[in-house]
Amino acid sequence: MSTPNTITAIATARGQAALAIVRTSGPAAIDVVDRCFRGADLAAQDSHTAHVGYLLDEEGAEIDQVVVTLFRAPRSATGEDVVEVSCHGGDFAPQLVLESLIAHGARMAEPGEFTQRAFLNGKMDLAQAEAVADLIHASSSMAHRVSVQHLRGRYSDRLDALREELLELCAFVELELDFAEEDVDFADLDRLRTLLDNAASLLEELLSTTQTGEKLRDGVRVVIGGRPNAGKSTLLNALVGRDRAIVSPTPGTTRDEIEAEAEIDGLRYRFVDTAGLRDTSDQIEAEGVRRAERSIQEADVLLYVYDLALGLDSEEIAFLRDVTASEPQLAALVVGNKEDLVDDVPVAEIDAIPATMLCAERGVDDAEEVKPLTEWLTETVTDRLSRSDASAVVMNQRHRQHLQDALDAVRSAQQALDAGVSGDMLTLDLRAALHELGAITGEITNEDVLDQIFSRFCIGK
Ligand SMILES: Nc1nc2c(ncn2[C@@H]2O[C@H](COP(=O)(O)OP(=O)(O)OP(=O)(O)O)[C@@H](O)[C@H]2O)c(=O)[nH]1
Ligand SMILES: [Mg+2]
Repeated sequence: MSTPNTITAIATARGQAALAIVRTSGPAAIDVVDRCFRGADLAAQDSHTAHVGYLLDEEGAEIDQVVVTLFRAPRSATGEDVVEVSCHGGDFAPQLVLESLIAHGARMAEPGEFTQRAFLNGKMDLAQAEAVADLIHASSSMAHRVSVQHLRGRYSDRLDALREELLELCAFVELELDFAEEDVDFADLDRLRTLLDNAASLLEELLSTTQTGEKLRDGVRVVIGGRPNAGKSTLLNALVGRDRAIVSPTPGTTRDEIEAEAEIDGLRYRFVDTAGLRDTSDQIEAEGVRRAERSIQEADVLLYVYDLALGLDSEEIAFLRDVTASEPQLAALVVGNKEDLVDDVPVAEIDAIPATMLCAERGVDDAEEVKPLTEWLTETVTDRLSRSDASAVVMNQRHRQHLQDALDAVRSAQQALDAGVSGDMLTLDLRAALHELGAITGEITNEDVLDQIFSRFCIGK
């Protein structure tokens, strides 16, 4: 009775819930469910119909009252016959339904196997299938938005446009240009150059979004720096809304970097609290200071905290000027802290670096206190992120590599053209670029790659 090609899995999250869905897909899906369902005769039912009844275990005892929904091939998520059993949620019913379906001939699905079948049956391309995984793993609403866009195929559309461009180029080189005739027409060469330039800039555009993609996936790195005792650890705790770092009146409290994640306005952040910057004879602290300086250089955002009562000293001002000049990716904000201790002291203005003041201590209990700061963060970060069109942000490491290889191939074609090589050589480069693009959407791919991609999925997807 076993039908190895018919797979089943619980599609919903474990735990307490009103409902859960157990999904079965494959040539025998309807048969398998029919064998353990008391209600309508499923084999005789139309596609896209729902039926109330009882799901039975191997002994024929009732497990749960369920609703069974039929989707006949090819009009289903996987392109095969699919049956969804909606039962009650919780720890038992879905598990027992699953066990019964397996006892009646289905096999437990591998991770991502439903999506893999959808891909193999042409229901979605590979980039879209990967977007399903990204969506499940999305850790912020912005990352979620990008994955949804990819799922709808906007990104694949961009890739298709690029492929067309390259195909046109290939056709032009192979069919219209007569390289054999030694002197190719000037106008033709010009057109070739323009087409190549277009392809290169489309690829560059997509690649330029990979950094954005990484930020969306992994979080924007915000380093909190400043002199010892300025209130950096207090600010970290205020920003992440919990008591993450030790705060004490002793300067030099923080030594190791302390990281904490938080989502603010739909963006994911990795806040890093650092050792206070000062010259010190304490070796451990000195190492902390070195690490702090390095972290600041590598950050996306620097929140430079100082004590308003003490002001910024000349060394700090020089440091801020240096680091903002030498790290163009770094967005810096000067944060005058301990506002409660001063009257009417303006926040330091250094060149064009924006500044704000607050009382971090109050911020620990009252999110309103850090609001101007978080608003600045959201504005600054979304401004940078939105420079790239969200529908085509490349979040995926695998895609990035293929895009880079495609760009290298196009560049090599540009050089070949300048060096006056033959049309055959040009075609080789162009074909290589096309191959890379095909690997992203799955037109050209191998089983290992597929296995690797789908193993990232959870079972039931
Ligand atoms: N009055 C006042 N005190 C604050 C404020 N923020 C922090 N403090 C105090 O300043 C002292 C130092 O705070 P921390 O957050 O540990 O300072 P830090 O910059 O992390 O110091 P190091 O880890 O030593 O570099 C603590 O006693 C805090 O309670 C504030 O807004 N107002
Ligand atoms: Mg500290």
